Amino acid sequence: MYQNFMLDKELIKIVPSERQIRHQQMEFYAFVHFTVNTFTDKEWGDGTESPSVFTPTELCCDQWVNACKSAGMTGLILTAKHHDGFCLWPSAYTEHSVKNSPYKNGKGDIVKEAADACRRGGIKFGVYLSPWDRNCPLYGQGKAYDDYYCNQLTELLTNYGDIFCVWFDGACGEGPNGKKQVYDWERYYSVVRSLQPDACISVSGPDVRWCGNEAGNTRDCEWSPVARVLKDNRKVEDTAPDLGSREIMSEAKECFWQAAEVDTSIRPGWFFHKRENIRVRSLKTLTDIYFRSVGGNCTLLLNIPPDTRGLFHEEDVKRLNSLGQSIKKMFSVCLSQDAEFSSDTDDGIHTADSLKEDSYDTYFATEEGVNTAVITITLPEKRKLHMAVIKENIRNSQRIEAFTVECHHGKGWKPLYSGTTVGYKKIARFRPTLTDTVRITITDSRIAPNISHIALY
Ligand code: FUL
Repeated sequence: MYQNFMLDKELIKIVPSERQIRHQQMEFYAFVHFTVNTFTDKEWGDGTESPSVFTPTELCCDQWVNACKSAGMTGLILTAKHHDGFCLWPSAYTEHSVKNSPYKNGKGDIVKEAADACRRGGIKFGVYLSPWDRNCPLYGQGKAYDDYYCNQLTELLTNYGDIFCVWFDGACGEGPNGKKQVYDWERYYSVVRSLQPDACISVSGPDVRWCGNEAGNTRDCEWSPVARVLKDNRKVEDTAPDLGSREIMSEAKECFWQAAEVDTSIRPGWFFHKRENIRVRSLKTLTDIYFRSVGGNCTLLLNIPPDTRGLFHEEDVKRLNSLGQSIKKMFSVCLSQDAEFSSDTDDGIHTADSLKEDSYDTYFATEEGVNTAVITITLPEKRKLHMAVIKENIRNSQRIEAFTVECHHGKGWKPLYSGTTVGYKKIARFRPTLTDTVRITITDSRIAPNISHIALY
């Protein structure tokens, strides 16, 4: 029996900011990698590319946005500058940008086109600005480059409306004169906080953590309260197998709320390569990634690279469409809307019937000291079910350590699913089962479980 109540009490004090909650509620959004690499057929430019190679012929950001929306995405993050240093906007601080390219005779601004298209389409806009810059002669010179980088950040965060996310890539290689830069992260963060206080600073930043791989893999236990530095001063890397269990948290010196973001591409590369038109990931693979990430307490950042026309390729558009259709279909009818929710225990205020509504204002809770609960969902008739969606009230931290889903079958209970962490959202998928009673048992929790929503599909 687990005994460390003091630790659990401490752990549930780690809660998300409103900014982090808003970000996680976005669930699924797009990455768009576009630069000179699109035209040189590379993944990393070396900074010597001439802006004259940048020649999109049919660029249409509305096409990107419509395709993203068809997949159910809620935002788009554009690579305003990748490692090659080429800027998709006419930055006043460099000549290495669209302003010296043939695109719109140097009068184009793709950050503006993308930001405007997102606003027109009703999705949020974010920026990726690579700190690693293989073109800028100031790179590797300390403050001089930080000034340059902060000036560019300021342009992006001032001239393009609301930004939901600034995605900082930690990559740090050599610049044009062979030197590496020591990034002044704290200074970069303060620029973001002062100009776009609602924006999340992702990955190399405090608000959202990298899930640790670019393949779309996830952990079975994904915790948002995570240990970043241990008592012996060892850092806990983003790639560590465990960042949040009680064991690792008991060793933690520094811990924060940081939900994981799964970043992966719809194709093998981050940039467009014609040869990969036949390697667009299958609907099955993408659906699986969606369920493991969005349905596994992570957000999903899926990259779609525009081609040399400046459009998403037809294959990618088709795939985004079918992904969106298939997700929509699976969640179109909630089968527990008219069900009765009851529990073996509650705290007298937060009762099981509040589980129907998907809101943090009403939630189910047990009394302090009661770390298990049995929630029974009784349907008016037998229905074929294959998913249970469970959401914790993350305003009160992430608490659930283990749960099971069962259905009533003849005289007994038949196991459908057994899981560990829940967090923002857990989608428990099981084989289609005809039943009129489902039982969700929280078998272990850090202090009283606080559940905001349960739905059956
Ligand atoms: C990495 C970069 O090196 C890749 O090119 C890509 O931008 C990926 C999202 O991050 O660090």
